[in-house]
Amino acid sequence: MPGVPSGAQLNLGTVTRTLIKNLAAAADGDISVSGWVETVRDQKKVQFVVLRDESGAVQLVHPRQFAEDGTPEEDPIADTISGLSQGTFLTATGELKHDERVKLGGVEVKLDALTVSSRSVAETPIADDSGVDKRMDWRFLDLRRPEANLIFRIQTTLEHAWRTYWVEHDFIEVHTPKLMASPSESRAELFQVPYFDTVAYLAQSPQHFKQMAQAAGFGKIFEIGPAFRADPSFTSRHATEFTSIDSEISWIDSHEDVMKFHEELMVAGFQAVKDRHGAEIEALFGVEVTVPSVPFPRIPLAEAKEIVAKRGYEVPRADDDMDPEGERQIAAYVKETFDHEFVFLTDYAATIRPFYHMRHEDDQTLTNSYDLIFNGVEISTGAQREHRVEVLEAQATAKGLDTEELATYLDFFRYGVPSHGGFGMGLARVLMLMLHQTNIRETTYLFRGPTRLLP
Ligand code: AMO
Repeated sequence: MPGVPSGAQLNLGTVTRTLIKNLAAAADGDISVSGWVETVRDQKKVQFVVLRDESGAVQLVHPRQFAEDGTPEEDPIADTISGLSQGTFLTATGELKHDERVKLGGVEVKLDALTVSSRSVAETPIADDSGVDKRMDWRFLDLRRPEANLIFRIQTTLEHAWRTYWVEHDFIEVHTPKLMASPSESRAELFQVPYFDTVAYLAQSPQHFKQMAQAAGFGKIFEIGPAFRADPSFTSRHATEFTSIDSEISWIDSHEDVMKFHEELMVAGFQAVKDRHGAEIEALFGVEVTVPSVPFPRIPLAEAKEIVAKRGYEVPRADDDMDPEGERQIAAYVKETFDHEFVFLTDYAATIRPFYHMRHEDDQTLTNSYDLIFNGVEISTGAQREHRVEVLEAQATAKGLDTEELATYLDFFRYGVPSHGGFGMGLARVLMLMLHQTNIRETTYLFRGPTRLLP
């Protein structure tokens, strides 16, 4: 990340704490590390503690003290170690020693003192092989796994890279309200909340307000924020609350311009993740991050269905949409044919797209829209928007929507607005597919689903 030195020391508290990942590069001598106990090996002559912090793990050693006749001497450090439970947070000071024979990082700390910050209950409620739901119940413990920690460091890098891209290209960041008077996408999957003497809806996306920014003359905007969907299904890729990456740009000719910008943004994000975490991702997940080449393949939906049918899979949906197996099949085709992990499926039928998508000039049945598929799963929807208010109103009415309820949104288009388009993208889905995880729960800090409001 530009301007942020990796592992820069932040001196807080009275003891100068060294991050464990920096021990290998530190000189032998006095050192202090803080973290939680991962394992204790309480042997007769010597005790070992593996201590982990947010950056790595290190072995602490303590040779027990004996008198010349072999009887154990008073040894408060040994007593403390013998009573340590896994998960206890502590600060250890001692002497750092480089030793190639130490498997864990080639260093160890010979203890001078241990200060327990807070002890853990001895029985840990989850184990490495606990199921995902059980782990989600104890998410704060589950997040101590190095893989989980890495996921959220990758997320930080990804968002930072995207923000950098946006800022360098003159985008304005907006924070749109999540309490709304009208549904932002449709009446399906809509959360209602009591709101004084009326009802409010939780934003399903920032759609209305990112388009408002176009009428406000902001030109190019982005938002990273929560979106809510009252989706009762239990799939590996749906949540009732998720972080949505949204962007909207003025003065486009078609959805092609949105896709061009979208793929550049993806490249910037993936490049940053590969540069900063590529080696760790390979070590912990066995995944090599590929920075995608541009342009990403683009396939009109109708053609994609033909390709998938030729591969022997008939998409069963009557509504002209692609189903998850169809997405997997087209992704497999794209990987085999273009060696690419991404594909834009374009030109979706108007019947299955929202009223605000612009239709093809020469074919009203199709929209200037796309879905972005990554490793076989949809991560984003984008489109050119209909900005001509009469057409927009007609399209809303044709979809059976109440234009009274949409009055405020429609007003955005009555006082002049440039052509525009944009996309919404699920952050956790991008991470899930980048890291070959099988469930969005793994890449969401705290998952929310139909039966999960805790922790
Ligand atoms: P759409 O409804 O396709 O489009 O959502 C955009 C992207 O958001 C993510 N997503 C979800 N992630 C987790 N759980 C869910 N329940 C969920 N629902 C959606 C997906 C999806 O591709 N306003 C339009 C976008 C636009 O045109 O700008 C919209 O919301 O990754």
